[in-house]
Amino acid sequence: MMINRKTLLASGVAAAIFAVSAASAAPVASNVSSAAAQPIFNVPNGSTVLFDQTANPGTNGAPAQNFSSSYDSYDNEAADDFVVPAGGWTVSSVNIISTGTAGFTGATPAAVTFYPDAGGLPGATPVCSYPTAAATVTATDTSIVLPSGCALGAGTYWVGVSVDFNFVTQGQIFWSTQSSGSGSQAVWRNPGDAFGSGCTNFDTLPNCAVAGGVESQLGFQILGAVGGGGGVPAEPPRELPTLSQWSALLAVGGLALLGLFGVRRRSRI
Ligand SMILES: [Ca+2]
Ligand SMILES: [Ca+2]
Repeated sequence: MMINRKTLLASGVAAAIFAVSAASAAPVASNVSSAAAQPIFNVPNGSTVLFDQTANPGTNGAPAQNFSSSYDSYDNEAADDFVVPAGGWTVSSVNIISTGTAGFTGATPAAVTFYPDAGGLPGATPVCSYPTAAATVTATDTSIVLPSGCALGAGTYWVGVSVDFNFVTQGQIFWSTQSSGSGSQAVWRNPGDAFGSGCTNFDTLPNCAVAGGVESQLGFQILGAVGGGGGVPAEPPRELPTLSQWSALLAVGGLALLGLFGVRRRSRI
């Protein structure tokens, strides 16, 4: 199994080198053409960086691409996990570190999906799904603005990304790795299995032999606002009794004492 993965990796690297000189080459599963630095990300007005896993740039990238129709069997999605604290978040955009093979920059749609965690993998039913969010691709990163906020309560989630790229005219796009990161290893899937990884369902980057098969975290930021995620509601403040309620309590207490006194007196008779 390891030999197969190493063979896949070696052929992927060779194909990546070939792809630079021949745009018509088959899509590849790894991209070592440029090591990704930490970019200056887009932070839309009014939003806060809620989660940041970009401080440890890696040396490779995983495909995260919705190919044009004649290459649909290569359609793939990469995802990594993050933790939302008590109180929740309302996510409004996602930034990923990315590299492209053909120098495309500009606007393109991207699918962004938020999954609940299911035992260290994305759960089957998304919490929020945006099949055609507006993405802006630069030489170093891709910023994706969600068409509406995604409210997430406290817990562990996965964000999956697949950017629309026409392979013939725009080449490939790769979500850059990080040398270290938090939570579970990032995952990847290619339902049509044209990459030959066997990862028709989500599995870790190393298991799928994508992104070089070595680093296992991806570079990304989650942006939005704190709160609004349906987190654990705060306990309502305990109200002090009003003056009239105090009077009533004292009266009831006094009657109870008198009653007790009366019972004790009668019991002595
Ligand atoms: Ca497609
Ligand atoms: Ca992770």
